[in-house]
Amino acid sequence: MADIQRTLILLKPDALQRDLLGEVVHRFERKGLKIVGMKLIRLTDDLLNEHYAHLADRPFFGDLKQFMMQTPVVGMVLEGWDAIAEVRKIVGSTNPREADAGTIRADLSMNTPSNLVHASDAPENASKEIDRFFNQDELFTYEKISDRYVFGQGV
Ligand code: IDP
Ligand code: MG
Repeated sequence: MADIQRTLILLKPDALQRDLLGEVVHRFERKGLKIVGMKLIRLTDDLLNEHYAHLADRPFFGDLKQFMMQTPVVGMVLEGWDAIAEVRKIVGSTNPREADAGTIRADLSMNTPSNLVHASDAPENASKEIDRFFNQDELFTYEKISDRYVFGQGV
C-alpha cells in the first residue's frame, strides 16, 4: 500500500564541484517531493564508517571516503508518496553507465564513486540515515499550496 515516507539524500562533492546542486534539487522538486530538511554537512571518517559500513571490506572503501570528504555535502530529507523507492528511481543505478536514461546518474554522471547523489534504499535504512544526519529540530512539517495536487486528488 502506498505510504507517505521520508528519505535521506546526500548531494555528493561532485555535484557541488560541478555546479549541479540546483539541477539535482530541481528534479526532486519537479516530481513533487517536499524538502523537509536541508543543510551543508562536513562528513567525517567516523560518520562514513557508519554510513558506508556495508562497503567496509570493498577495495574502493578508502577512496570512497576520501571522495566524500573533499567538500561539504548537501544533506536533504525529502517527503512524498513512496518517497524512498520513487527517489531511487529518479536517482538511477549505482553505476551511472548502467543507469536508465532519464535518471540523474545516467544523464549527468559517468563513473563511481562520483555518481552525484546518495539516497536511502529501504524504509529501515531511511529512518536510521535521517537520524544519523539530522536533529529533530532540523526537520519541518509544513503545508504547500501545491499539496492538494501533489499529495491529494487535485480537485
Ligand atoms: P548506492 O549509492 O546506489 O546505494 P552502494 O552500493 O550503497 O550504492 O554504494 C555506495 C556508494 O559507493 C556508491 O553510490 C558509489 O559512490 C560508491 N561505489 C559503489 N560501488 C563502487 C565501485 O565499484 N567503485 C567505486 N565506488 C563505488
Ligand atoms: Mg547504498
